[in-house]
Amino acid sequence: MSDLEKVTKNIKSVKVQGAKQIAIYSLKFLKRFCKKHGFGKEFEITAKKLEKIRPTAVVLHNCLKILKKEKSLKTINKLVKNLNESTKKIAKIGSKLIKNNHMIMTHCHSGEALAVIKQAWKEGKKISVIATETDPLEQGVKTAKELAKLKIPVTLITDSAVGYFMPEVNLVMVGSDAIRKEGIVNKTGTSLLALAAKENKKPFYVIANSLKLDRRKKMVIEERPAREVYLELLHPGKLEGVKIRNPAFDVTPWKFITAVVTEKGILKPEQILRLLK
Ligand code: RUB
Repeated sequence: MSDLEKVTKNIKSVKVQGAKQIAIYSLKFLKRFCKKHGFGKEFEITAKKLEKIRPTAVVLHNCLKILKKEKSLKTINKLVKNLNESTKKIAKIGSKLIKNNHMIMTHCHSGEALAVIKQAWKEGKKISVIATETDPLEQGVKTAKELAKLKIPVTLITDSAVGYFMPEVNLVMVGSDAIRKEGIVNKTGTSLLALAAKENKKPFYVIANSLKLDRRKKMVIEERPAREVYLELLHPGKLEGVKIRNPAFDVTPWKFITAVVTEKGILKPEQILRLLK
């Protein structure tokens, strides 16, 4: 298997996941690639291929736009460094929103949302986390494992139990694949968390670096294979006459969002919408 095939497989299968990690992993591959082949046509084709694997996430797209103007290894290094440093800043800024004894609900596996939660724990706040399983690929299990490893109290729940637990939580923190004028694009189910948070008057925070601002005209929501939804193991026999849909992301409208925590500060929806113009 070639390096590109391996990278493609790892991104497609969601082994490498989360908008920021996808971008960093792709950039590191592109660094190896351009060392051998330079920044010519072949580089452009390969970069495009990588971008198309998870087309909803905008970070890689934004990084490639910068790389197009500044074609150098130094720029690739700078982009990776900036992404990692932004997370550190975001963690410190966002942890101010978390108080002692807070219970935080999160969805899927967002490196940036987790950085905030981990920072609050590091600062000595007694917190606990409710992590949704996140159907169908269960990235929420990854979140729960990561927190448990640090001894942060974490409870894993099914996605359908969000309404049951929402009254108990103090705030919701999720990541984002793309920050758009229509709202926040994140893992399917995020909009339902937001709806439940609004109904229960709980703050709903999005944790995302500014390279997630998405000015692309068209919103592309990745549709993943049906086989991820339907597990034959539980339902033996062929499933006939049933259409299966598996969108990977949904859009949470701005009216449900309290604020977006970025490396530049905690921004209100109006401020983000201004930046997107
Ligand atoms: C991951 C997901 C994450 C965002 C942000 O979906 O929706 O919340 O990508 O992640 P998938 P991060 O598992 O399908 O990639 O904060 O790590 O950039």
